[in-house]
Amino acid sequence: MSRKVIIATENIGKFYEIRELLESEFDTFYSLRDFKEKVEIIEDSPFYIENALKKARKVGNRFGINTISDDSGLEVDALNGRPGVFSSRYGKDDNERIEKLLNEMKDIPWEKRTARFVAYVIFYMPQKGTFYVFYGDLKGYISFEKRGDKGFGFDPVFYLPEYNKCLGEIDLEEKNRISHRGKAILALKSFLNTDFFR
Ligand code: ITT
Repeated sequence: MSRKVIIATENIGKFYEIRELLESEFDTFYSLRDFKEKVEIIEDSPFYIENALKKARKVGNRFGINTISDDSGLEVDALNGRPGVFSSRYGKDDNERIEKLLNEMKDIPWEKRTARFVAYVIFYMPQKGTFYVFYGDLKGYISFEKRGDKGFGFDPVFYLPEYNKCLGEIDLEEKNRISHRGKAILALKSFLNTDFFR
């Protein structure tokens, strides 16, 4: 198997997390930021899997290298699952998205602030034209204020009672052990080590 892989993302936080988990599986990791040529990907589906597949297929077919993509989101129960698949478009940057969320949630009491992160990861092999899907989730609460500056996205307001911390206060390695993305990528890692794949 080629030891190169593209992680089809512009999100550098995602890239670091995925690379850390798969260091033993590949020698060279590319993100979309490593290519001068921009591949236009319009994530217009209301389904994570469709968006993830779109990213992986477009990028894998264009560069001819095995490709991993991740489509993920934050689902807040008090907001009927919003922002969900539209999480990255909930505001113009992480700060604006967090402020908007805290504002929408300002009158919601602790016990009703439950939420989950979900991640759908695709491993696409352009030579074979086949793909595999992996899923992970992480349950927690939306905090009343930001805590920590680690991670990315909504990490500073995603509270984990078992740690008494927000994800923004948790190191990348620890986040990877428990997170939605970590679970999906570990499932991919097991798959890469099966006889079926080799
Ligand atoms: P790519 O499409 O280029 O991969 P993106 O950030 O636009 O990057 P998504 O479309 O999958 O990725 O949007 C996921 C959004 O969900 C992300 O921008 C965050 O706002 C949120 N999110 C997902 N996983 C997260 C995590 O581990 N920590 C914090 N926020 C997360």
